[in-house]
Amino acid sequence: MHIVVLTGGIGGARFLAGVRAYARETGDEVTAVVNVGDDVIMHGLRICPDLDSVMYTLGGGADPERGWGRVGETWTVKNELAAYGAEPSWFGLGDKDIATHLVRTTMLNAGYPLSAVTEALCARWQPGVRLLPATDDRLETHVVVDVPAAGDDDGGQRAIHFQEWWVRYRGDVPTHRFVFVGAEAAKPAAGVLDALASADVVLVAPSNPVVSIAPILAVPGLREALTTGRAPVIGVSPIIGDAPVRGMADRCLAVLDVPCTAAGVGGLYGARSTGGILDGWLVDTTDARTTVPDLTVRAAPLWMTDEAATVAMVRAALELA
Ligand code: FO1
Repeated sequence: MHIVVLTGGIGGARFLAGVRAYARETGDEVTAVVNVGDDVIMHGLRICPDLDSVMYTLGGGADPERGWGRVGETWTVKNELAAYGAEPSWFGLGDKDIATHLVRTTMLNAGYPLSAVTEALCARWQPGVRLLPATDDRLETHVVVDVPAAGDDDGGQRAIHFQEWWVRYRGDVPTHRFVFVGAEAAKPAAGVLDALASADVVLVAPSNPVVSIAPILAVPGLREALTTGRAPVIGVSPIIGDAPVRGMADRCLAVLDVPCTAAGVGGLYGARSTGGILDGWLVDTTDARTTVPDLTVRAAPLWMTDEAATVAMVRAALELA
């Protein structure tokens, strides 16, 4: 069986660890289609936070406490940059992590597409699943906010990169909308449409629906491949009770006026039969009463406390499929 997972962020990375453990038992093949909307160029280096979260987590090199970057990290370069007054000072790159960005940026500058660069980086980390960026093209999530630009005192709206919105302002600024810059012209990365065509099931990881999954679906052709494909599409709720398992989904959903509940996110994805993407929606047992129009909803424990609990989640999602 071929399992394709749409994913982004640390929640998606941990879910994938469960998918990989499940697939090791069954001999199934796993492909992860990963969000690139968080990608950013800082200090001349191309940083891919979601691809790296998955690669480091599955490769055993992630910092479990911080949730991003490398375990046992040191910060000499960050401190040196600060000594030069080099901006952005609000974004920290660890020394070990920088090696990844240097290799990636060098390969991209030499003309390799991001999908090929990711494959090359994974030769070291051996994540045990195939990692594909959603697109090889530039697609960046920007956020329209009320933060005045330097020297601009009219308090007008401006668009800032998602990383500035989240890391610098912690999402705590008047926010109007998210924009996926470059999405209209983006094409699915090499391998993505083939993966979806050969999928026996597609899982939507418990990732942020607004800034992790929506940018993947914004790539023209990708959503269509999903909704017209033969594989059932099962979503796993990133919300338990009325709070995200981790991260900033509550702030993002509020911008869209979508309730931060399993029903709210299930409704946002929508049923495939009525123009949405899902055939089934897996929610936590505390949300067992959730209903979403035209969608089959099942409940299972969704706290990814350890790998065994995550494997049980994956099994429940596949049973629903
Ligand atoms: N998150 C932070 O809160 N502060 C940082 O300085 C920061 C740096 C950083 C560098 C590389 C990387 O891959 C991720 C990094 N993150 C940092 C995490 C990142 O901002 C977000 O959590 C994700 O983009 C959301 O999935």
